[in-house]
Amino acid sequence: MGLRRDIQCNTRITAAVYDEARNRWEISTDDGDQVTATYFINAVGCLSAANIPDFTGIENFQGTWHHTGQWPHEGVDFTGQRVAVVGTGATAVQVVPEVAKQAAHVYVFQRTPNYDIPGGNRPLDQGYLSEIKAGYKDIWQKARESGFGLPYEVTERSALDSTPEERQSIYEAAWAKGGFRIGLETFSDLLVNKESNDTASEFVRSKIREVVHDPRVAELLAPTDHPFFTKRPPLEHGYYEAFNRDNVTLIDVRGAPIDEITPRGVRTGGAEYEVDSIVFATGFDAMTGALARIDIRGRGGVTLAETWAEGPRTYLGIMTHGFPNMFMITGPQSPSVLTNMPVAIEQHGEWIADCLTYLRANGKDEIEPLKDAEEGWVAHATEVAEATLLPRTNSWWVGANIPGKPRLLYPYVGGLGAYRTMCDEVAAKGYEGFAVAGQRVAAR
Ligand code: NA7
Repeated sequence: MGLRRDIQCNTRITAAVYDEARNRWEISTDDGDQVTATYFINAVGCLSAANIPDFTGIENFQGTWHHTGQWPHEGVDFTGQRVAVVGTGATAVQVVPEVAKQAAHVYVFQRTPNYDIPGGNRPLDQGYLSEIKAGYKDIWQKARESGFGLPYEVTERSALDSTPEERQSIYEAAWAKGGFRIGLETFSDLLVNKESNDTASEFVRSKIREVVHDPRVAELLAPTDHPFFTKRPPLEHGYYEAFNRDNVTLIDVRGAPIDEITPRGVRTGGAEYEVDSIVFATGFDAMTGALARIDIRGRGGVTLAETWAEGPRTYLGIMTHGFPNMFMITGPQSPSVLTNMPVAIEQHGEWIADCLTYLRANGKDEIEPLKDAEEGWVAHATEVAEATLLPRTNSWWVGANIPGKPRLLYPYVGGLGAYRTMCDEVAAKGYEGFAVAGQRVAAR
């Protein structure tokens, strides 16, 4: 079959095999299609491979269950139901307040509390919108050059250089504005200095205690086991308030893990919670999970799974040695999930498009990172990660949520603006660190 432009929606790619002799990728789909392509660009998503823990008895549950990452398009009506929500990450934090409005009762099964911060979603008034629109170009440019893909005012100062009163007022101002400002716009050393971080962690805990009426529940919801922002802080809209409702109960499963899913509900700590529905807000096999679910084979038939058995190895998080012409949008070891994703995605899209244009203009059709360049990038990404507090916390950022997954910081924490400059320099130097060859297309 020749090149096709009309692969269907809902088609899953099952395999991608590099044909070395022809410098072609053979892509197979689950409905039996086969496509041949010179370039194979993966845009499979950092958070698209759902993680449904291997709970005993799940197949016997007589109610209905959903994973938040595979939500039915037609929606789910929980009116009058008893609902279990397993997990307290960013997704559960969105689910709980909404389901609580419909359900008879919601049981929230929490293993690890998070530092949830105000999302600040709200209808925007006309004046504010006009202001944003007028400055749109500058705002976007600022986001592109920033560390996290967000147009924040970052001040270079340590939390320890301010008095407690000054710190409080800085944190309050950022909290009132909402979003990630509390972590990114207040002090520049929160992610690298534990003592500084302690001040932000305590500030968020105090906010939780202010909102949640029952002191026992407030203490369970207030994290003490990891520093603020070393796990992705969920953005909340009414999550903590939901625990003041009579129909929401927090179940701590840290000490007593979920034993099993029974036909009628969830069993933990010697008790069975009978429910009609279960929502698994249990996250994703992030960054590498979606790629791992495709049988990708590069030079010599070697699989990506084998190549990355001890963790992903990439050059710039865009390509990997042994897999010529295979690109990754927001791949591991690129800024990706530590940024405002659209900004990172756009940067990769532009870089890859420029690269393909360069190859065509120069009569080339093959590009692959050199082993040395890849090793240099992995070492650099590791060194930058180790300088922060992030690797010490169990989170999906380090693969700790998936049993057996190699532990390392999967995204690159060196900052998007600096990373963009590095990628541009590589391109400007004729794709330094890559082997560029061709044109074998003409020989076929
Ligand atoms: P997350 O943030 O990975 O959250 C998953 C939650 O599920 C988290 O609270 C986990 O607890 C919990 N979990 C996972 N497995 C279990 C088991 N076996 N028992 C109890 N609890 C469990 O996923 P989300 O979908 O909420 O968010 C993903 C990202 O999407 C988010 O960070 C944003 O970037 C957008 P744990 O913390 O591991 O103890």
